[in-house]
Amino acid sequence: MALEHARVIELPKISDSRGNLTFVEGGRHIPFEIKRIYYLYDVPGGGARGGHAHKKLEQLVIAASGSFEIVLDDGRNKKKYFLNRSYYGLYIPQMVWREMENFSSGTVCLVLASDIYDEDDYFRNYQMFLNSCTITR
Ligand code: T46
Repeated sequence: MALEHARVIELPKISDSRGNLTFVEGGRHIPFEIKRIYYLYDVPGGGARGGHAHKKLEQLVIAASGSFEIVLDDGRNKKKYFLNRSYYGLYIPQMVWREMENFSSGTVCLVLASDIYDEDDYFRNYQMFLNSCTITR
């Protein structure tokens, strides 16, 4: 099941007197090559993001600054994660519904993705997502 493959990945952190540096290499620290990077910011208080699943896309979601909650759902099980460290990334495999909320002020959510943007890769309707989960089981 998809949720079994979701996990928090601890990324390298290089610390010295100047501060910290974290890096991610596709195929090494995360199980996919990186084809796209995007980030969410200026999320208003009480705002929510997500509310969809991807058919093929894999992602690593990082709270580069601030914090937020993310609930993953593979149609059978749900699991809530709290991201608040720049050196942890949540790996989300394909076919996982996600809901993101409780963003702290000033949060920057960095996302590394396995493919370029394709609206056809989205399930934005939860029932259609569930139907597809049932068919593929
Ligand atoms: C996810 C969470 C964490 C583009 O044109 N190109 C892009 O690369 C992306 C990501 C989005 N868009 C457009 C599509 C929509 O018209 O930007 C608009 C907002 O996208 P969306 O509703 O998908 O935004 P979020 O914040 O709900 O979700 C995004 C990612 O789409 C999604 O993969 O997991 O961030």
